Amino acid sequence: MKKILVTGGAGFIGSNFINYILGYRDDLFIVNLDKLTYAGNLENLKEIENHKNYFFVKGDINNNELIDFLFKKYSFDYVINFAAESHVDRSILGSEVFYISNVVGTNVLLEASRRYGIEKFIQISTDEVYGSLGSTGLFTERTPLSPNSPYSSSKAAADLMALSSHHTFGLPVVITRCSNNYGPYQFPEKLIPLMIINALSNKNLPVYGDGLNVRDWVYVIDHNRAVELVLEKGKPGEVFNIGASREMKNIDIVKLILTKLAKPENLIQYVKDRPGHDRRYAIDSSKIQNELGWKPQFDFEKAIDQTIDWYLANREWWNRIITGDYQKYYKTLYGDR
Ligand code: NAD
Ligand code: TDX
Repeated sequence: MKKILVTGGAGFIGSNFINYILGYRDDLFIVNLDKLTYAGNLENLKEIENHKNYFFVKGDINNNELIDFLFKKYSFDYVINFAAESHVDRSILGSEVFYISNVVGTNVLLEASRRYGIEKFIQISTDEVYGSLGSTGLFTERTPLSPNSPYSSSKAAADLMALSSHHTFGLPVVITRCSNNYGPYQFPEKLIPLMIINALSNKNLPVYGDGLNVRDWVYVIDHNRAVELVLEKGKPGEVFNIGASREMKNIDIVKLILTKLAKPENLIQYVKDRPGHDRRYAIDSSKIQNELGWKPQFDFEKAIDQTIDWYLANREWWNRIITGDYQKYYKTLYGDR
């Protein structure tokens, strides 16, 4: 039985990872360490909360004593670091917690992994570390880092700390850089769930700038299958891009959601652009496809339908979120719309 420390496992991608992997493997024991920030939600893990190979710890990756205690107690084989402040708009409103959780917190985990020794450390990074593309071209693993937002800068800094731990100390680190994810349990501050729940609530759909920014979408389970493969076969010191080659203009996604929900296009409201808004992301994932045999399995049209259906079927999940603090955040960003 291999033991994995999964951090940030109560968030969107981490909870999907744990549900996916414990859903079909019984050779792994998972300790999920999560601070339960606004984005962490134990409801995402209801299906597996009593699984014999699962244990939840509420705590901060910056808590050195707790991290030391957990490494001593469990002798982890692997660390998968999903924990992060993950939203660009929030990083523009205030960057400090991004630096503390994403950079300092990652370093705490790297140092503990070094002290105790592990087989592999996966740093879950993002395509945003490469900056922004023009209308052509793709990010490869050799594209220079050129992050533009406080969020992506903190992720790039964490990547460099992780790679330097490999280079200097031989820590077996692998970095994954994935494009935009969508799927169940995504917090409704991100484009797709925000637009779905606003449309369902007959609220305006705030589209930044001209709506022509492009993102490259991948279904969260495809991302997590790639993480699993990297855990098994990814060579330490390497970086793997993950993406499903599904570029979409934001406005086209928004219109697609409205069509599927039979809502009128006059709900769309063009609003002030995000400061420093990256124009286009697009991923070349040939390395992980050729070297590890990964391939996206989910077709965008079907998976976006499934995602919309999930939000329709889980109104209680998002209704609980959009009351309370979420209102304050929403008002700060979008005003009284
Ligand atoms: P999320 O915001 O939904 O979840 C983040 C989780 O981390 C939450 O459960 C939160 O409570 C936890 N967390 C935050 N700070 C913590 C700390 N200091 N200690 C312990 N736990 C902490 O984010 P997500 O969308 O699931 O993203 C997960 C990872 O994937 C992040 O590292 C993000 O940068 C990366 N990523 C996300 C996307 C995407 O499209 N969402 C794409 C590529 C990469
Ligand atoms: O209300 C909105 N209106 C709008 O036009 C929101 C929330 C977003 N947008 C635009 C901005 C982006 O061009 O939609 C696009 C997607 O925005 P987000 O969902 O905020 O994602 P993005 O900024 O692309 O970053 C995401 O992908 C990479 C994740 O949040 C990151 O964690 C990940 O690293």
